[in-house]
Amino acid sequence: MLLKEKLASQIPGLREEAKSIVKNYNTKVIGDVTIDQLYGGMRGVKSLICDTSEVGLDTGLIIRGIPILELTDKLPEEIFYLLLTGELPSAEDLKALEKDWDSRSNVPDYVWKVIDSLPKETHPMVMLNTAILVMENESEFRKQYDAGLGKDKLWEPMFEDCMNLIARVPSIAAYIYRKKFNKGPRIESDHNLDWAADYAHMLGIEDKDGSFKKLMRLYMVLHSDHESGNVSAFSTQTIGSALSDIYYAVSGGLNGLAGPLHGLANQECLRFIVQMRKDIGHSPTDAEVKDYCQNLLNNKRVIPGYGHAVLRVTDPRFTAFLNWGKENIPNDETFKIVEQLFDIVPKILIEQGKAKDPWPNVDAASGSLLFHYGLTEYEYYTVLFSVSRILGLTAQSIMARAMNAPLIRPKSVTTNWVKNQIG
Ligand code: CMX
Repeated sequence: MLLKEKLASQIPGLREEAKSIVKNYNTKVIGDVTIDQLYGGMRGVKSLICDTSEVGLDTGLIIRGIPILELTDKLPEEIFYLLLTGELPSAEDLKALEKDWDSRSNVPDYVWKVIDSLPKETHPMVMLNTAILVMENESEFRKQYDAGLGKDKLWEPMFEDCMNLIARVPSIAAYIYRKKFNKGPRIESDHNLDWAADYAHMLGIEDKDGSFKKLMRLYMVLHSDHESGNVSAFSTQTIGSALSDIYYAVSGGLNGLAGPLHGLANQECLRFIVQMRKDIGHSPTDAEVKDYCQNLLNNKRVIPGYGHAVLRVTDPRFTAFLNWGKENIPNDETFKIVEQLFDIVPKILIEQGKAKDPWPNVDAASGSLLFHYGLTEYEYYTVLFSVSRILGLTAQSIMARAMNAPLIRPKSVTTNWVKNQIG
């Protein structure tokens, strides 16, 4: 069934289910909040509903009940369908979705002009978020909201906006790469390619055997969603809950992804590996890697790519990239350092005893693979992450409107209030 039809058939049942849960169990207590959590960034406080995916602390990402490691051969299009409906599309539905995205992929001319007008030093994430934000005037959601469309129907223009945004973002992101790093003129879309392969094509990275396109498909699948409590997803949902349209919400969320403790970590991660290789002056030995990392910790720095706010095991997305590297580029010098770090860093972090999760997250491996294929400008990596994460951010936003999600507005308290509670 076509994606929109499928959603339309599911939404009434989902609304009914949520209504009945709230009606029958509205006062049931599902958790407490401790002082530790109040001062600790709300870690572990269960206060959001997100059905697109879940992240178990000992399992990692699970999309609609399927562990991410079982989805590594899928296309991002299939993942988007799965995120929204809980089912993988049939071959026919997949084709229809690909055709739909392709038909929406034309980027308005003014977007190129806006990107061109930004100073050369502008970070690629600022370019991307600016380009997304300026398309706000295209929002069907805003037009229909202003025209008085009822709350129950708002998911439909939200769906249209999200589909348009997803369809356009690879061309925009690819142009940012070519513009920022002087790679030559914009490359037009190849309408015969799938979404991720077309993005790879428009980046203009040499890819004789097609393996960079395969890597991009995997990259886009692995980064697509990570439940809704992380900075970018939570920000997107909070903005969207004010009935701001998807252009406002996604560009806001991606500003959070641009932070070094979140999406920017993949840039930091590769910078760290390249710098280590440079500082040491040759392919480092295990002892040299250990000393280098220890030195970082002694200087109160974090080791990029390690640790996670939720996970307490090796991130399965890291495992997927590691497997890719072992299979495709086992002798690559940078990839070898990634393997050495995997061997060494967890032991050091456990020994130090501070990080709750000493294991690698997705960012610990992704950069080395991109680097191998000649995508060496690591300032750009968070844009790749963003293009993929837009799948999850939009899927969550469509579901939020489908479920008539309310304004998000938790309560803050003052230090005096806390002192009174403590007694
Ligand atoms: N290296 C050194 N110290 C680390 C560490 C690391 N990789 N990860 C955590 N720690 C330290 C923290 O800095 C903190 O120290 P202080 O008590 O001195 O402040 C302590 O261990 C406890 O932190 P935590 O509860 O384990 O971790 P948080 O939930 O606060 O933060 C994260 C999680 C990812 C920000 C953190 O592990 C980190 O900074 N890692 C490196 C950056 C990174 O890889 N980020 C990518 C995350 C993936 C994503 O969300 O996109």
